[in-house]
Order: sequence, then structure tokens, then C-alpha cells
Amino acid sequence: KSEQTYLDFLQYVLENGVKKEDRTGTGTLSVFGYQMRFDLSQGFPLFTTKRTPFRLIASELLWFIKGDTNIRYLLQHNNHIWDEWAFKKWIESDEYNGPDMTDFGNRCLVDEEFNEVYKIEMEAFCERILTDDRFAEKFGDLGNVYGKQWRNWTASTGESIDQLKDVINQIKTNPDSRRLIVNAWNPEDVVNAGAKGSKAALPPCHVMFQFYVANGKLSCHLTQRSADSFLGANFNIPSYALLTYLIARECDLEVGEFVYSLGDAHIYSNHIEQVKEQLSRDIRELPTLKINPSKHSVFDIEMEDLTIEGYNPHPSIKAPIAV
Ligand code: DHF
Ligand code: TMP
Repeated sequence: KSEQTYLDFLQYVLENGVKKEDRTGTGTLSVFGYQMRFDLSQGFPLFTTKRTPFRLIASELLWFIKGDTNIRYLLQHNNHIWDEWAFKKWIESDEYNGPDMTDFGNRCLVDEEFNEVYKIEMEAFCERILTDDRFAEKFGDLGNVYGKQWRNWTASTGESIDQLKDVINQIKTNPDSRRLIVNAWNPEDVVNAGAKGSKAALPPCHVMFQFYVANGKLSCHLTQRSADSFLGANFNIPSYALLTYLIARECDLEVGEFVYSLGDAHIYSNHIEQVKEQLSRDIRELPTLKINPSKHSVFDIEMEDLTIEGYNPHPSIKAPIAV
């Protein structure tokens, strides 16, 4: 069962993870190297032991597919999962002259008064991204993140490479190829990523993916260098499952497996109780994904073309995200 595979993974990190400090100052339990396999024909892997909003996964993926790197599109779809990383660029800029927001992620957790000030600043920031074009262009953009690298990788000649379009063409015309790869890790853009003036807000976590066609089925293998097991992986799995479903359909293939390989797989120290709560719940039937049958191309899909049916999860479990 797909969901058990994920719960076994959480359990494994809990039991075998070593205490390890990390960039965000939160602290983790971490293992190095772990692989999961999900049979996509067994249902859509949007897990039921914690409610996970499909619309957030779908709008983030469509944002990547469009080649967009500006959070404005996400905000227009009421998706706030990338806010903190754009906000960070804003508060570190010379134009920002509001209250001191240094290290806001950690301070929010320990200082209730600060948290109130932060929420006001963040809300104003999002409002401005939505309504002020110049501001959005300058501060809504996360830089050379997934959308850029997937659709518009800049070659040394200055030419642009559309890796996603190319890989879909290769799946159609050369399905036995062992080179069906999209790579988001651009060493030039990753230098200093996240630092002030850098080319990307966060170096890619899901670094590269590869497709594989056999017996009329499309499988996908994702290599992820770093995985927030409780928050991140729970999004990454349905996200790549959705991508595989969309590409399989366009290529007239059935879905095969999603193989998920992790480098540093960690549970943040402030997610441990939440993980235990999730592990105590019983698994329910996985939902099914419905895609508007009149849309064929991956590049034409919009939010209203995607629906999830039969999703009856346990309640959501809140956890702070490490910034
Ligand atoms: N940083 C860290 N530390 N972990 C991540 O998983 C992560 N993921 C990023 C960017 N930076 C990250 C992009 N993906 C959430 C989930 C995925 C994601 C970013 C954020 C998240 O906060 N999920 C919450 C609430 C979602 C909501 O309702 O807005 C959840 O409970 O799943
Ligand atoms: P890092 O760059 O120091 O590894 O921090 C990135 C954190 O974000 C790390 O906890 C992994 C997590 N993450 C995911 O798990 N999935 C994602 O899709 C993204 C963007 C981040």
C-alpha cells in the first residue's frame, strides 16, 4: 500500500535518525539515503492520515509547468506555500523600511508579540504582490528556481532550453531512451542560493527526475537532495504523481510507478509529536484523480481541469515550517 510506504518511512527516520543541526537552526533527526516506490495505478498518493489540500499541490505544479517563478500566480490561487522565501528577499532589500524582520521564521515561534507584527507585514507584502506590478516583478520572483530550469534553462550560448517539452517529445518518439531527464540543479545558479543578491531563493530540493517507459506504462524517478519528511515529502509525492499522470495521458501511456529517492531525509525537531500523531492514525482508501478529458497537452491544463474524488482524510496536522 502506497500510504504505508510513506508511514514506514516516517517511522524509519524517527527510529534511525541521528540528531543533526541544520541551516535553519531548528535541528533534525536525519538519515542519509532512502528510497520509496509507489504504484500509481493503485490510486492517487494524496495521503489520508493527514488532510493535504490538493489545490495547493496542483497550483504549485502548474506554476512550475508554466515556467513561472513569481509567487504572484500562487497568491492568485490562494496558495501561500512559497511566501516566506519571497518575503525574505523583500525584508533584506534596501527598499524595506518596516519593523526588523531578521530571522522571522524562528522568532515567530518564540515571541508572540513579534509574531503579530510579522503577520501584519506578511499580509501587506502579499497584498502588494497581488496589486502592484512593479513590486511583484521585483520582490515576488524567487529567481532561477524550478519553473525557470524546467522550461527556460539558459545555455552558455544564451539560448534557452525547454527541458520539459523536450522530455515529453522524447517520451513520445524515443520511449526506450535512458536519457529522459529534467535537471533543476544548475551549479551556476546554486552558488550562494538564498543569500542576498543570489540567483535563486532556495537551491532546488527536488533536483532531477527521470522517466521510464515499459509495458505501455510511464514511470518517474525523482532524486531529492533534502526532504522535510513531514511537510515537504507529503507534498512532493502527490506533486510528482500528478506530473506523471499528466505526461502519461499526453503520451497515451498508463501510469506505472513513482520511485522516490532521498538524500538527507529529516524530521525537524518541532515536528516529532505531529509525526507520532500521524503514525497513530489508520490508513483510508486513496482518492482518484480526474483530468478534464477534453484537454490533451500538459501545457494546456488549468486548475479547473483537475479534480480529486473520494478523498476522505483524517484532519490536518499543523506544524511550523523551517525557513
Ligand atoms: N522549507 C522547509 N523547511 N520545508 C519544506 O517542506 C519546504 N517546502 C517548500 C519550500 N521550503 C521548504 C515548498 N513546498 C508547505 C508545504 C510544501 C512546501 C511549502 C510549504 C506547508 O507549509 N504546508 C503546510 C501548510 C499548507 C497550507 O495550508 O498553507 C501543511 O500542513 O502541509
Ligand atoms: P536546505 O536547502 O537547507 O536543504 O533546506 C530546504 C528544506 O526544505 C529542507 O528541509 C527540505 C525542504 N523541502 C522539501 O522537503 N521539499 C521541497 O519541495 C522543498 C522546496 C523543500
